[in-house]
Amino acid sequence: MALVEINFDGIVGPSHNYAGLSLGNLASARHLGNVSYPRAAALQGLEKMRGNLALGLAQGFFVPLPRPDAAFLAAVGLEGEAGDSDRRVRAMAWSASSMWTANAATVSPAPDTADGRCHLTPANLVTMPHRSIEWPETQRQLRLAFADPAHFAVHGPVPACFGDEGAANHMRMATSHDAAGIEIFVYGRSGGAFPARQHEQASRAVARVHGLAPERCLFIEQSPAAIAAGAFHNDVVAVANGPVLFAHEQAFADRAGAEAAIRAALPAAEFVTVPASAVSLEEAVRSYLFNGQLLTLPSGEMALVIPEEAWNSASVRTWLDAMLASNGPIRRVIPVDVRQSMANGGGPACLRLRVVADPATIDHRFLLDEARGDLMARVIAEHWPEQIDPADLGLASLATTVRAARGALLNALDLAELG
Ligand code: SUG
Repeated sequence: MALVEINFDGIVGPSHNYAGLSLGNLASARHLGNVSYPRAAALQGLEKMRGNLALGLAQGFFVPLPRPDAAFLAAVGLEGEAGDSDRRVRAMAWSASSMWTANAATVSPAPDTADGRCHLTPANLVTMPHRSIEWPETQRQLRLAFADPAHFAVHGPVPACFGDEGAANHMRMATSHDAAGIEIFVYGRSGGAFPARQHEQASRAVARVHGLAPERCLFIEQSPAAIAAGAFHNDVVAVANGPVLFAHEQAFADRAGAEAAIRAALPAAEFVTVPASAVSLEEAVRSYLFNGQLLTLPSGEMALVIPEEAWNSASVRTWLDAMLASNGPIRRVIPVDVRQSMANGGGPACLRLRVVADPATIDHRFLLDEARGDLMARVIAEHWPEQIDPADLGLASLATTVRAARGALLNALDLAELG
């Protein structure tokens, strides 16, 4: 059985909009009220996926969740047409936030778990109301994609008293993807004016439910300064791949302690650390340098897929140029345009969930190839709204368009059962 890393990107949903719903996510707050471009957003995301496919990597996807969420609107008494009351609560039912699949679940690949299966726990996302409504439909999709019980276990979320944000606060390091690895859970305790979304007890619960060996699990506190600077998830300031941890100097509350613990658990660990003197925490958050996809190419070389915002940052570019000129483990940098997602605080790494598995054990309808990419592009071009003004959220005509667009995609992908 060939275990490979497969990145499952969230297709940007037809209701993609800027409602400023995420406290502590500076981009979301900054773009509140702006007109969004769902069609362009979805095509940008698709281009990123196709770029990775062209690099010779396995690529999967998840489809957008049903929006507006009728059950949520009914439960809060807002099922009527748009009105001025509670626009913010209404917008929660319309969010396309499931595109950020790094928050869909935490994944522990088979080599790490006691029963030798890949375990997935959907994230409850309870800290943000608009995200707390994602998990039931996410779980449904995971259960379809990873339905084979010989290879996968898809759990329920951890109880809502413990905030869990999924893979965005989880890193795996290993000598290679198919080897037993260490799993690093990064939780927050405090973050100044902003909430710490990942609770330590949620991380510990996931590790137990997945059957991870305690000596190969680390629980590390995220730096309160990073959360206060807008790193609402650990993946805004750190990313790991294979034996490499690429992180900002101020990502963790105790950097030296974290590195020592990682080295003790995985002697082959390599650290690529960016000092604050080269890239400030503020610039790291603004540019999303660390929200890159750190990928092992078929050649064995590592590449970092970063947003154009990072590539165009003077201090980040200076640091990247020096890194590439040195003999470090990251040999290539690939900038991508995911501006529509970035404006809501979602970079290349937020848009994907990593699963290490044999592609043959996964429902093939969730795996991307050129033909499916062409098909998706056609459906998006034909059905996704060109733009959405957040003042229009609630209009019955817009709801009809958004639902029909999703329906057309499900039909095209032979996934109508998710309708
Ligand atoms: O949860 N933004 C998302 C961005 C998630 C990024 N994911 C990772 N870092 N892995 C969030 O804050 C904004 C929606 C709005 O404001 O309309 C939003 O939900």
